[in-house]
Amino acid sequence: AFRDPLGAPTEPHASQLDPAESAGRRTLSSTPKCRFALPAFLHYDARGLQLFEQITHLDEYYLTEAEANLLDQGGAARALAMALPEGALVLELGCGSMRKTAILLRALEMAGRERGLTRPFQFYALDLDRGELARSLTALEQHPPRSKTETEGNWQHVTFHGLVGTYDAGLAWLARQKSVSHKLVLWLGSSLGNLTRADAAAMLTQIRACGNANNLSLVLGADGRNHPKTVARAYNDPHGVSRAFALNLLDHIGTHLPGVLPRDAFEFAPVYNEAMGRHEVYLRATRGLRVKSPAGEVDVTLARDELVHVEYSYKWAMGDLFELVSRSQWPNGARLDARRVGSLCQVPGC
Ligand code: AVJ
Repeated sequence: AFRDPLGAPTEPHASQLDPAESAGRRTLSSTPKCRFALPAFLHYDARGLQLFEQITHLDEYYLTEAEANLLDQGGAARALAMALPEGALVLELGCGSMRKTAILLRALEMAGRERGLTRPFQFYALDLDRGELARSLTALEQHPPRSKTETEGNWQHVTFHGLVGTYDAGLAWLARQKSVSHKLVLWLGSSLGNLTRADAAAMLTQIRACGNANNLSLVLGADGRNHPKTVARAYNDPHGVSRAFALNLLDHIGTHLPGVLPRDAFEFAPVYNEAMGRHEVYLRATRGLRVKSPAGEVDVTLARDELVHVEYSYKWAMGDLFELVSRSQWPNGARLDARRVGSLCQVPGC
């Protein structure tokens, strides 16, 4: 991706976003015309992970708290922990700070004690920045759940491991793990939203291929198609953290390709596309500029006001999510517990 900083957008684009209107929070029914796109994972260097973590604490970004509540108050974490076979391998894709994952891991620890298990659950956290991953894992390990009689808790039923890499690398690794009782994949926080609907389906099939009908489970957190204003506010907060997160992508690229996409030549252009059910983030050129990679494979001229696409955050209607799961060859897809799946998809205002 670094050698090819500008790729073609994955979907056709139709009409131009009016630059004058971009500062306001608006929705549109057709997608702005855009010749170039950068992959969304480029947001997640150390600084990007920190900025995203800040976003998850904002009131405007309703997703994190909603999901934590579903896992915690909704009882999903405990139900899962009581059902999971001992010694199970748990892999979280794109773990971030693991604030919500901690709810499940604590439930696993408590269930291990309650059930008197002997083989610990093996937790593997996958993300893109080694330093941030190590920091987050260490912090988590230092906060085991405590029983009433203990002054200092202790993880007895969960072991911790970090994996640095992409989803593809993580899933290839998971497919190779043969001698585990069960594999549980966590894909939380609406991370699937960064993928197009077709790519999300392919990803579920890829996850499915890491195990068989009896030894693989998935917990998927998706955001619903909430009110356009609610979504727009979540992705363009008045504190400017969303903006900083988007523009940080240019700084990240700059550490590998200095000067190719200068930060001061772009501004943040977010928009909620209600018709497509996705939030879209563009970076708009504030002046005309030539984008040329060192080896010359990329050499293009951006016009002033031209847009570069950097992120989709797809929202999933419940029915579409069911269809997605059952079409991705999950053997139990059609027999999923509607209430439980439903509760994991629900968010305020849904
Ligand atoms: C981490 C991909 C789930 O799309 O909601 C937050 C990233 N981007 N604000 C999302 C994000 C802008 C987030 N995901």
